[in-house]
Amino acid sequence: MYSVKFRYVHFQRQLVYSLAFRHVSGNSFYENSNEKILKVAIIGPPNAGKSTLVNALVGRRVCSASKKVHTTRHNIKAITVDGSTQLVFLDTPGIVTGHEMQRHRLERAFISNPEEAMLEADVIGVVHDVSNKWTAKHLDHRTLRLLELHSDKNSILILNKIDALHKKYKLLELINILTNKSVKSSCPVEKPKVTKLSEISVMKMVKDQHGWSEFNEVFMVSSLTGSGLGDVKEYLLQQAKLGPWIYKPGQFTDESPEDLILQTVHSRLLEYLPQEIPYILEPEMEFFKIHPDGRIVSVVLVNCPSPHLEKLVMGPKGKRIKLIAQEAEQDIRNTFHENVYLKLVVTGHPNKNVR
Ligand SMILES: Nc1nc2c(ncn2[C@@H]2O[C@H](COP(=O)(O)OP(=O)(O)OP(=O)(O)O)[C@@H](O)[C@H]2O)c(=O)[nH]1
Ligand SMILES: [Mg+2]
Repeated sequence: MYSVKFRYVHFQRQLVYSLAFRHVSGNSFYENSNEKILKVAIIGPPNAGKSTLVNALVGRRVCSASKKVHTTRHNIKAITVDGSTQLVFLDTPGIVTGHEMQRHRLERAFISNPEEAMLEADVIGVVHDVSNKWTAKHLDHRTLRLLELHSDKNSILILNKIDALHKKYKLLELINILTNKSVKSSCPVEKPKVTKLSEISVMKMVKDQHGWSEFNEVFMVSSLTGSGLGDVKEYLLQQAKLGPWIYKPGQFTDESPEDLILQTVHSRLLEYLPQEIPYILEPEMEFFKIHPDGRIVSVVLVNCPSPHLEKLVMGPKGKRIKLIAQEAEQDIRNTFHENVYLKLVVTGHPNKNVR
């Protein structure tokens, strides 16, 4: 029979063990903790600045971004912790129509991933580029459709790139159009479930709509300068609910380091190669090693299907690929906060060109 003292010591040991290893095992010590969690889907049209926004909110370069459309090709999680709250952002590919998907030969993930993120999220953040004169004055139909289908969730409108809008007074006009002059106050508790509409009735509803009347908040930000982002984060922290963290403290994504590196190289190819060319290049991991001191060494192949393309990727005297390698290396340093050595090897021709 256990003595009271033994039982007490045994209990204490168990408690220490649980606290020390709860994240390693993935089981949170929920009952005795004030942990909070919130999952936020970041959706919007291509190039609206979704990935730049997510990086700015988590304070680390997790998601690859570039000036070209379709940089993000599948959902990527970026995680940050503030006090006792874990915020999990789901960065998504830009929303496209089925027609656009076929025309630009995009993977099915471009349609399915934003939908999956909406299902998983507690809050939906719609990123809208106010500096794009072609699209600034309306929310696209695919975005409206998703909002309508998930109207039981809190949603926020994030007007991005305000630094690039010269006539700031236009923001008020835009807010009126994009919200149908109606912003709902935030629901701290879960919204009541609304009757789900059929796909056909949703499409009919959004056909002539330019805005959405059910946003809980509107924010005006610049993801590039950081302006207005404090308010977004503050709002999201307030929305977090008591519940166990999903990811270990210190974990900033669920992507593998190798995939993050390949995405980074691809985004730099998108940034520095003209027109459609970078879209046909698929960087491939040749070598990857994390040294015990944290140093990352990686060799990535850039396979070029033709000698002409190879010449273009190399640039005059190999200057272009050298610049891409340097910038990608710096990006990866900003992702892992470790020393990084990256070598890009342009292949496809008998002689490999190493930079
Ligand atoms: N001026 C300005 N540019 C921005 C801002 N936010 C993002 N950008 C730029 O917009 C471009 C697209 O940014 P991304 O973050 O890749 O956009 P995205 O919505 O993730 O794009 P996809 O993944 O292709 O759908 C990049 O060149 C960014 O530097 C901003 O607040 N101001
Ligand atoms: Mg993106």
